[in-house]
Amino acid sequence: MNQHIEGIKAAVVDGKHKDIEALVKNAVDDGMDLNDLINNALIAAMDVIGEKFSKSEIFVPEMLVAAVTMKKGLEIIQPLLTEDQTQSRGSILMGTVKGDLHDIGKNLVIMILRGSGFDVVDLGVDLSVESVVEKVEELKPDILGLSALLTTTMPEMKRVIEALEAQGLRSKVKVVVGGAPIDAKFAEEIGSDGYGKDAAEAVQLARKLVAA
Ligand code: B12
Repeated sequence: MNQHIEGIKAAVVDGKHKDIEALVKNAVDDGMDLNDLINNALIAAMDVIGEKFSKSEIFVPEMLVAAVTMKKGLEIIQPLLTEDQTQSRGSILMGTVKGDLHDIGKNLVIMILRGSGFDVVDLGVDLSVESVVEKVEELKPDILGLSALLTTTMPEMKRVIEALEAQGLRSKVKVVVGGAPIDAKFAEEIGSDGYGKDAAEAVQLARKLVAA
C-alpha cells in the first residue's frame, strides 16, 4: 500500500493531473483504505505544497496545478463515500468566506458529510456576509459551516455570526467553523457553536449538534 501512497502523493505535489486518475483507481482496486488515501496521500501532498510555497520553492501556479490534481483525485473517491441512506440526518449549508478562494477542504468536508447521510448545500467560495445570511433565511438549515484558509479572512466568520444575530437568525442555526488557521479557541471567541479540525471531526460535530 505504501507505494500507492507515495505515488499519489508525488503525483499531486508534481501536479501530474493526467496521471492521478489511474493512480487513484489502482489504489482503490487494490483495496486501499479510503481514509488512508485521503489523509496520507492527498492531504499530505497539500501540506508538502504549503511548505514549499512558504519557502518560495514554488509559486501560485504550481500550487494551483497541485490543487487541480488533488481535486481530480477526490472526484474519483467521491462516489465511493456515498452511503446508501434514504433519510437525511440533517441539513447543512457550507461555504468559504469572503475574500477566500480555497475550497478543497470545504469540498472534502461536504463529501464526507454527504457520505454520512447529511443533506449539504454547497454555497461556494468568496461569500459575502449578506449572501450567507440570505441563504440561511431562505433554506433554514440545521447547521451553517464556514471555511477559511487565510488568516486575513478569518474575521469574516465573526461578521457572519454578527449579521445572523442582527437579523434574529442566530438562535435558529448552529454555526460551525473550520480551515487550517482556525482553532477551538478562535471558534469560541467568535461565538460559533463548534470547530472541526478535519472532515471526520466535522461529521462528529454535526451529529452532536443535530441531536442537541
Ligand atoms: C491549494 C492552495 C491554494 C490554491 C487553492 C485552490 C482551491 N481551489 O482550493 C490556490 C493556488 C488558488 C491558492 C491561492 C492562495 N493561497 Co493558498 N494554499 C493552498 C494550500 C497549499 C493547500 C490548501 C488545501 O487545499 N489543503 C488541503 C485541505 C484538505 O485542507 P484544509 O483546507 O485545511 O481543510 C481541512 C480542515 O481544515 C477542515 N476544514 C476545512 N474547512 C472546514 C470547514 C468546517 C466547517 C469544518 C468543520 C472543517 C473544515 O477539514 C478539511 C479536511 O480535513 C495551502 C497550504 C496548506 N497546507 O494549507 C495554501 C495556503 C492556505 N495559501 C496561502 C496563500 C498565502 C495563498 C494566496 C494569498 C497566495 C497568493 N499570493 O496569491 C492565494 C489566496 C487566494 C484567495 N484569495 O483565497 C497560505 C495562507 C497563509 C496565511 N497564513 O493566511 C497557505 C497556508 C500557504 C503557505 N504556507 O503560505 N492556495
